[in-house]
Amino acid sequence: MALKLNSVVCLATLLQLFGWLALAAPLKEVPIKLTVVFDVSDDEAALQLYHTSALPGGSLLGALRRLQHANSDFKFSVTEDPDYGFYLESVNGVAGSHAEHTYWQILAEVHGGELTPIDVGVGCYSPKAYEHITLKLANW
Ligand code: B12
Repeated sequence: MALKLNSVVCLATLLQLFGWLALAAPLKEVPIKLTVVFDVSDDEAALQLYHTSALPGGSLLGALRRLQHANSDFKFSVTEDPDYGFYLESVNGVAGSHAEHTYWQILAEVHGGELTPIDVGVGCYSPKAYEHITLKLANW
């Protein structure tokens, strides 16, 4: 009887340990695809494709930082707005310009492959697994 009780206690302890290990395990990164589009002029367009990853529930900003850290061909900068958070100022050395009315538009692919501007900034947007994000130098 005492042996049986001991086994039950051992099993419970093991289950608790596995529970703790599962909680302590790092969140698995999810892959995302990133396209950078420079519409430099009407007849000259450039396109760059990257792969990066985001944490589940993590921000697009985090995914861009991870990419910048891993890939010397990608760099970006942000400025901070007191109300709306992070504004994507430049990508690969090209900055949006107030004078020229250009900015880096952030688009996500919705069903059917259509590109739609996201409705928050890079710091607030959480990419989904395998999502395709496009950063496009656009006019306003
Ligand atoms: C005009 C405007 C723009 C213009 C700003 C340039 C210009 N024309 O002067 C442009 C087209 C560049 C723009 C871009 C974006 N915008 Co905008 N924009 C607005 C709008 C309609 C008015 C802002 C304004 O002029 N306020 C008056 C001035 C006097 O105040 P201000 O503080 O100086 O305004 C500055 C900031 O608002 C800043 N700004 C504008 N948009 C955004 C977005 C973010 C994330 C940040 C940090 C700052 C920022 O630019 C303004 C001029 O310098 C607001 C909605 C609203 N009605 O307020 C949305 C708004 C601020 N934008 C929004 C968004 C989502 C974006 C984009 C992320 C869209 C996209 N998917 O690309 C991009 C930013 C991308 C990036 N590079 O980070 C959201 C922000 C929501 C949020 N919680 O983050 C808003 C609230 C619209 C919405 N969805 O309801 N935007």
